[in-house]
Amino acid sequence: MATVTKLNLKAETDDCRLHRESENELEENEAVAAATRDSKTKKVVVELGNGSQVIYMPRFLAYDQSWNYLEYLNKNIPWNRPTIRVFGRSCVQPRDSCYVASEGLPQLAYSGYQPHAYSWDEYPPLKDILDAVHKALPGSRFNSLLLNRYKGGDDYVGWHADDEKLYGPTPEIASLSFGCEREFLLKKRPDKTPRGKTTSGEPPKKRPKKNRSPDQHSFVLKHGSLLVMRGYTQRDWLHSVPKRVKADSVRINLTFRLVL
Ligand SMILES: O=C(O)CCC(=O)C(=O)O
Ligand SMILES: [Mn+2]
Repeated sequence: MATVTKLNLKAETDDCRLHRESENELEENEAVAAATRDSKTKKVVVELGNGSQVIYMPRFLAYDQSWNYLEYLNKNIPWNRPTIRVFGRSCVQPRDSCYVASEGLPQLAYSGYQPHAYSWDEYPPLKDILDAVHKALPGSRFNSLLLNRYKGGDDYVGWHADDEKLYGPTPEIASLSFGCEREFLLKKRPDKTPRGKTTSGEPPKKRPKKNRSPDQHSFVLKHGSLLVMRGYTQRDWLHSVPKRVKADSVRINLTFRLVL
């Protein structure tokens, strides 16, 4: 059975663990993710295991400034809702998007679609946001940005990984959210090793449930928040922002990436 965690934002300890919401569930299924939280900034670092990591900073940008960015982006970005191919079928992408990238990079293609690359110079506030992200993530040097606009709860992004070759094997992806809070889900990709087999050929050792880390995580992405996926997250995990009937206003999400 899949094990699921939800971030318990009420826990105030510096070194805490991620919990499921009900104690019953906890008893049934004792997997917990290793996570650390900074009580001042509320930054949470979640170790997904096997070299994958997620960092969540709920208050990355100031609240009012974030509304200004939302308004600017909503009005000024040339949003587009392209036709894409999913499982061999053409469909209209269930959200608006736009792509911004530095000059001379290899062309991005996803789901059979090659977005036009706009220049950073056309949207100065994006450069300010990029500077803030670079400051928060020492060593990062993002050179491209995929913007998404979810007009309401019917807009979504399905299960996928940002594992295009041009990002390399361990891409760092920084995801900023503005406006309507939406749920961001992560689930582990199925293990490729057949059941009962190990890569060494030895019989599998039974691991007790409580030592197994969870294979789903959920974050409610707040206005002005930053979520970072690192390490092997794109190889070993899928993520999505599902439809939500109650999400009745616009959300804009920016994912900064490094094209190698
Ligand atoms: O909107 C989000 O939070 C995620 C967007 C995303 O996964 C993507 O653009 O690849
Ligand atoms: Mn993605």
